[in-house]
Amino acid sequence: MSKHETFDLVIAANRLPVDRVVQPDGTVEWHRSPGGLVTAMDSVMRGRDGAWVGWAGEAGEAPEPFEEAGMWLHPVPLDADEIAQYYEGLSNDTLWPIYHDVIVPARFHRAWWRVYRTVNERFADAVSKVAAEGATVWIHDYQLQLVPALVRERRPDVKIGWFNHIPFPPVELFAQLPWRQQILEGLLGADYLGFQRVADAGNFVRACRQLLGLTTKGEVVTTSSQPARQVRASAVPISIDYAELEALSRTPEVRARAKEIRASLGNPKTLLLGVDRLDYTKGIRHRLKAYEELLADGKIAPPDITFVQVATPSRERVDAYKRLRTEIETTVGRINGMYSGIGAAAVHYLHHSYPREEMAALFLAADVMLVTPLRDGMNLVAKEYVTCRHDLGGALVLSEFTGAYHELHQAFVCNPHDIEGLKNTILRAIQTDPKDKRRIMRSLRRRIANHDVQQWASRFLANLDAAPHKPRRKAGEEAQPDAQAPPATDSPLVHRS
Ligand code: GDG
Repeated sequence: MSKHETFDLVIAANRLPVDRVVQPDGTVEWHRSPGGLVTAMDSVMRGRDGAWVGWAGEAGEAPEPFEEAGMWLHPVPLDADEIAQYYEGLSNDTLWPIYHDVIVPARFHRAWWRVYRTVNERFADAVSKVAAEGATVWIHDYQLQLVPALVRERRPDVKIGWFNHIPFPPVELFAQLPWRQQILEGLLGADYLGFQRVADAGNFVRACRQLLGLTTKGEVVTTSSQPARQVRASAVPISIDYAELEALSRTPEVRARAKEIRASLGNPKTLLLGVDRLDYTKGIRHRLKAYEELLADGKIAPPDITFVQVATPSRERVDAYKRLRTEIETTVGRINGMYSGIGAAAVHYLHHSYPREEMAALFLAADVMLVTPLRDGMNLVAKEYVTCRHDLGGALVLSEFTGAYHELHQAFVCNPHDIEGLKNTILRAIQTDPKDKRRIMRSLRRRIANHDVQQWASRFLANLDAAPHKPRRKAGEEAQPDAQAPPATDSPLVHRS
C-alpha cells in the first residue's frame, strides 16, 4: 500500500483506532486501541480495501499516513486551539449536553462553531483524497456532522453513511442550537443515517420537517436540493464482539482473577459494580445516593456488601467534568467515612482505566451491575456484563434511558431519577431467587449473541448500500425496505414490579 492509493471503504471518526506509545528507547509505536468499533470495522474491512481517517490523539503535526493492523490510517492534524474549540468546546460542551437532555447547561460560542466547521472541512478533504471512485464512506458521530454534505460537494460519486453513537435529541432541545440548520443540512448530505434507537431516527426526521420545512414520509426525508434526494434515517443499534469477549471471560486466567477480586474485597455476600467514563450522563451520583440511603436505612451494610465503582478519567479539561469529579469524590469520601469499617470499605472508587482482562474479571465477579445513566445512546457496559456471565450468575440493573434498555428490557429496569424506585430495584436485584436471575440472564445473553457488533456493521452497510444514491426516484416508487432484520422496537416503558 502507498499513500497515493485510494480505497473502496473509508471510515471517518474523530479518533484513529490507535494510540501512540513511546518506548523506553525513544522509538514510537502505534498500538491498536481496544474497543468495539475497531473490531466491527475489522470485520467489514476484511477482504476489502479500507482506510480510516481520524485524529491521532496529540496536538500539532499529524504523522504521515501509515498501515496498521491491515488498515490504511490517514491522520488529520488538530492544533491545541482546535482541540479546545472543536473537540472540548463545540463537541463536548455544546453538542454533548444538548444531545443528552441538557443534564448540564450547554455553552454556545460562535468561535467554537467556526473551528468546528474548519475541522469538519479538513476531515472532508482527507476523506475525499483517500476515497476511490464510487467508494463507500462511513462517517461516525456528533463531532463530524457537517462532513456528509462537505464530502458530497467534493465527491458526488461516493456513497455516504453516517452513524450517531449518542442520542439525537427531541426537536425542542435541538432547536436551541444556533447552528441547527447547518447541522441538519450537513447530515442530509448522507445517503443513509443510522441511529441507536427508533426514537433517535424519529427525532431527526421530525427536526427536518419542523425546522427545515422538508417533506418526510416515515423514515425518509426529501431534500430541497436540485434535483431532490431522498435520505433514509433508521435505527441500527450498536453492539459488542460477543464471541471474542465471551471467550475471554471463559479463560482460566479471567475466572481465577474474578475469584481473587472477590477474595481481596473480603468475599462479600454481595458485590455491586459500576463501570463508566466519569461523565454526568452516566447517573453515578444517583446510584451513589441510592446506595448511601440503603446504608443509612440499615437495609444493607459492609462487610456483607461492597460497591466497586470504576470511573474512567474523561474530558478532564471541561469544567462540567471537573465539577462532577469533585462532587463524586466528596460523596464517596462521605459514604466511606460514615459506613466503612476497618478492612470493610463501603465504596471502592477507582479513577483509572484497566486492561480488558481485568474488566472481564470484574464483570464475572460482580453480583449486581449498576447501569443507571440519565441518558445514554446505547451503553456497551450493560452488554459486556451480560456477555461475560456465561455462568448465568449476576443481575443487571438497567436504566430505561439507555439505548440498551430497548433490547434488554428483561433486566432489573430502573428510572434513576426516582431514588426510592432505584433503591427498591437494587434490593430486588440482590434478593431475587437465583433461579429466576439465571432465567433472566439466559434471555439477555441470547439477545446479545444474536445481535453482535459484526451484525451491526453489516446491517449498517447493507442499509447504506440499499439507499437510493442517485437523485429521486420516479413518483409512486416506495422507499427501500430495511436490508435485514427489523430494528429493535421502542418498547413501552413498563417496569416489572
Ligand atoms: C458512546 C456512547 C454508546 C470503560 N472503562 C474502561 C473500559 N471501558 C469501556 C467499556 C465500554 C466503553 O469503554 C464505554 O462504552 P459505553 O457505551 O458505555 O459509553 P461511551 O464511552 O459514552 O460511548 C454510548 C457508545 O458510544 C458506542 O456506540 O454505547 O451510548 O455514549 O466498552 O468497557 N475499557 C477498558 N478499561 C477501562 O477502564 N479496557
